[in-house]
Amino acid sequence: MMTQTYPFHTVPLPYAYEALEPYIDAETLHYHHDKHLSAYVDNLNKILKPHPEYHDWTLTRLLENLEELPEEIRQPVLNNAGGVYNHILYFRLMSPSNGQNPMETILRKAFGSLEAFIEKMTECAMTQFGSGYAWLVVNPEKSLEILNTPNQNNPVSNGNIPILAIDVWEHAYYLKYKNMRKNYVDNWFRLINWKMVYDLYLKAIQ
Ligand code: MN3
Repeated sequence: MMTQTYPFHTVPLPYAYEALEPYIDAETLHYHHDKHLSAYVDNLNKILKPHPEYHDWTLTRLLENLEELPEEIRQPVLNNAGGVYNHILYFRLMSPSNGQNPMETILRKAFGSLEAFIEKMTECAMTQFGSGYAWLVVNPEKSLEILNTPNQNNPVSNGNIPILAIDVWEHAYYLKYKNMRKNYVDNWFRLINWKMVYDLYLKAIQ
């Protein structure tokens, strides 16, 4: 999923713009995917254009090895490679038809119950001050962990493998939910593509 290299491109949504209604409206998805994500893609390409030595680096490699980049492009790459990676993951991990949850037993084991997982993830999404994300990650000890990050930071930069992400920037929900971040977060749980989360989990624990 994150094996793209320069020049990066906007990956089409894996579903129609209205597919996540009524929880996420078509207009929000249109702006979020076509305008916000595309801007990160364009910026990242602009930043890396004069640096051909990084043109075969994937999104993951860029974000895992920020300290190897020249200082003047380190923060811009973090912001924009993060912006691309985080959005692709967020969009891909939603689905109009979320059937069975193959992660249920695993989440129960890690957090005590499914409700406890939802509560903790919600808390992380709600307490992220300003813009950012809440994540379910596989940490370096191969355990599940819930955390949040500001701006477009990505947990791979700290050795974690993200397997689920919720975007809590206002542009992700403001058109429909205005200031009610909690309602957006509550509804987002109805859209999680658990099959894909499970696939990412299996890959991450290998
Ligand atoms: Mn966003």
